[in-house]
Amino acid sequence: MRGKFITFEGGEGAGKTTLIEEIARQLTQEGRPVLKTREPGGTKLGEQIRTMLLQHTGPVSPYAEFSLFLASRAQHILEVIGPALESGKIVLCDRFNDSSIAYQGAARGLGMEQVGAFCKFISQGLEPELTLYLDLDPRVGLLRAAKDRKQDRIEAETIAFHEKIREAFLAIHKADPRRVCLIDASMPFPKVFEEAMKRIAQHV
Ligand code: T5A
Repeated sequence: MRGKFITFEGGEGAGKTTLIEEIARQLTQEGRPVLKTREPGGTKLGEQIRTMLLQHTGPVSPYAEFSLFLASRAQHILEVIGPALESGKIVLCDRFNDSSIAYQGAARGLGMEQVGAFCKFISQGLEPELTLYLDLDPRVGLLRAAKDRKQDRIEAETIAFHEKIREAFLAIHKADPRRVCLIDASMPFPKVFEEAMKRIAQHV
C-alpha cells in the first residue's frame, strides 16, 4: 500500500470529528492527498447500516450489532479505504477495529480477544500505522456530544457502559503504545490539534 492509514478513536464526544476536519485542512494546505472517512459508514451500504445501528429502537442482540459493524467495515475497505491507500492517499478514519474491541468486546461483553480476532479476519489484516486515541472522561464527552444533537442508541447507554469503553481503550493503548498514541482530549482544542499534528508528522 502506498498511502498511510491513520485512525482516530475515543469515547462519545471526545473530539474526533473536529480533529479530523482540522488535520485534513492542514495536510491539504501542505499539498498532501487526504481522504476523510468514518465508521460505521463511508459507503452507501455503510451509511444505511449506520442508520440501522444508531437509530433502531427496541432490543438489538450484541452479536447482531457486532455483525453490522463488521459488514460496514468490510464494504468500507473494499470501496474506500483500500483504493485510497493504493492510490497513495493519507486516509483519516473516524473509528475502526479498536472501536469494535472497546464497544462490542468490552462494553457489550463479547470479549476483547474474540472480537479482535473477528476484526482481523474481516479487515484482512489491514491495520492502521497510527491511531490517535482521544482520552476523555465519558461524562464530559457525553455532555459535549449532547450540545450538538439528540443522543443516539449507543450514546444513551449507562455511564458504567461508557466507563468500560474508556478502560478498554486505555488497555488497547497500553498493549500497543507504538501504534496507539494517547492524547488528553480534556485540553483546549488548539493543544489537542498541536499534539496530534506532532504525532502525524512522524508518519507522513
Ligand atoms: N461504534 C462504532 C461501535 O460500537 N463499534 C464500532 O465498531 C464502531 C466503528 C458511532 C457510534 O458507533 C459506535 C461508537 C459510537 O457510539 P458517531 O456519531 O460516529 O457514532 O459517534 P462519535 O464517533 O462518538 O461521534 P461524536 O460526534 O459524538 O464525537 P466526536 O466526533 O468524538 O466529537 P466531535 O468532534 O463531534 O466533538 C463534540 C463536541 O465537542 C467539541 C466540538 O466542537 C463539538 O461541539 N469539542 C471540544 N470542546 C472542548 N474541548 C475540546 N478539545 C473539544 N474538541 C471538540
